[in-house]
Amino acid sequence: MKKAVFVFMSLIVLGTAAQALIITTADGNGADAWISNDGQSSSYWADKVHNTTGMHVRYNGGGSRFRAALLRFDISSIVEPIAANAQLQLGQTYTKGSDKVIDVYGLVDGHAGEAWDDTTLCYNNAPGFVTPDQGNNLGWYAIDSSLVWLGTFIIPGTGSSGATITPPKTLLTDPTSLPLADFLNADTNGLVTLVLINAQGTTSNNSENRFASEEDANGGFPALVLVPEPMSMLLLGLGGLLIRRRTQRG
Ligand SMILES: [Ca+2]
Ligand SMILES: [Ca+2]
Repeated sequence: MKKAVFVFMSLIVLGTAAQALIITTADGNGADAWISNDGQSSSYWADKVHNTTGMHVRYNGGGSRFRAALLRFDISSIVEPIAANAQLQLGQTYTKGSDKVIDVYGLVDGHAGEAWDDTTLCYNNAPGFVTPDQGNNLGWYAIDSSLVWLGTFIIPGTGSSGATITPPKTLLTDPTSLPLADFLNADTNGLVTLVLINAQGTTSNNSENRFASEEDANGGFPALVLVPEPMSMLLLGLGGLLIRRRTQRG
């Protein structure tokens, strides 16, 4: 019996030891920045570089506001297949209005634009973004087929008036609505870029979301959270129970 308990406890410890691996945009060759193609002022035109924290992800349906965030993660250190429960973690720094649905796109592996530089990135040179039919600097956007839709996540709103959040509030995506593993596992060069677009924004829900970047003094950097499959954790637990039962019978 003592031996069985020991084995069971060892398995639990083993399971706990397989803790989450967190890769942020500050690690390795990671990067983060936001772009704009917006008519609010010349500060948000398509040629403006925004390598600042409080990355805007904003769209109000067309005609005045468009801002989107790009995140690059260096996953070259990962050798094991990434499990299906991979999540994106963000630090929310500003909210306005009600809940928002954010679309997440992945830049196709091997695209020349994977090497984008967050100190020079702007709408005009951002991989996957093209000049919309309406023209630039007017609050519209268009993307090409090098950005592949991966899924969505919901940003919780906090009411009508805008509110800064300090320190950044941790948000984790749901792997069922934003499955990342296939995209991450298809990577061949150790770099993956995710693009956040508030595609469903409307004029009445003014789409104001901001997220911490690697430049944020309070942390909350964008991160990939890679944790063991729930199934393998479950099997570990079941294995422990089986050993225990057998020993009890014997
Ligand atoms: Ca940055
Ligand atoms: Ca890649």
